[in-house]
Amino acid sequence: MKPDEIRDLLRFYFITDDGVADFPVLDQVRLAVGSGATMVQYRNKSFGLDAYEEVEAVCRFCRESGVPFVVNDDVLLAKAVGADGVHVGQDDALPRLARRVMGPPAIIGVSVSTMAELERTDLAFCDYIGTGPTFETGTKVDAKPAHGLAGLRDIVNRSPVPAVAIGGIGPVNAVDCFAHGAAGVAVISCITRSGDPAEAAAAMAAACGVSARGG
Ligand code: 3NM
Repeated sequence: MKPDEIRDLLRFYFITDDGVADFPVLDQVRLAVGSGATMVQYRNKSFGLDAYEEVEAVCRFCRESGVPFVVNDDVLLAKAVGADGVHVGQDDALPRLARRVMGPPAIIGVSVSTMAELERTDLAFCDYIGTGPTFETGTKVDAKPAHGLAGLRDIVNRSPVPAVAIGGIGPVNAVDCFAHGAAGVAVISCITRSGDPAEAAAAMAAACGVSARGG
C-alpha cells in the first residue's frame, strides 16, 4: 500500500478493548466507526476459540462500512476471517512471514517501541509502525516506559514507513502527536473506558480531523 494511502488510514485508528465487560467489542467498533474511525484493530489478549465468531462479526461490519480491519498478533486468524491486515508485535510473527501469508495487498503493521527495535525490524515488509507508549497507559500490562513526544518524533524521523502513535492518547494530546510527526493515533481506553464513549469518540474524530460516518 502506498505511504499516502496508509497515512490516511492511520489517522484515527481504533483498537478494541477486551477488558470492559459491559461494552461488547462489536458495539465498541460500531461506535468508533460511526464516529469516523479510519481503521480498526481487533485486539484480545485473553483469546479463546469462541473469539472467532466475534472477530468474524467485527470483520464483516468493517467491510460493510468500508473501514479496513486488522487483527492483532494472530496471522492465521487474520487470514481465516479475511481481514485486510495484521498487526504484529516484536515477539509475534515476522513481518516477512505475515506478508507472505496475507498477500501483497494486505496491511502489515508492526510495533516498535525503541530505536533499537526500529533498527532490527524488517520494515521492507511493513506498511506502518505502531510506536509507543507515547504516554503512560494502563491498558497494556507489559507496556515499555513511555517515550514521550520527543521519543515519538525521533522514531518518526527515522522510520521509512508512516508511524501511528499509541499509548495514553486522547483528544487533547492527539493533537501533539500529529504535531510531532505521527500519521495517526491509535486509541483504546479514551473511548472504551470513558464515562461517555460517544462523546469521547466524537472528540477523537474532531482531534483527528475526520468526519463521522453517521447512519
Ligand atoms: N500497545 P490506550 S500501548 C496496545 O506501546 C498498546 O505498543 C502499546 O491503549 C505499545 O489507548 C497500548 O488505552 C495500549 O492507552 C493502548
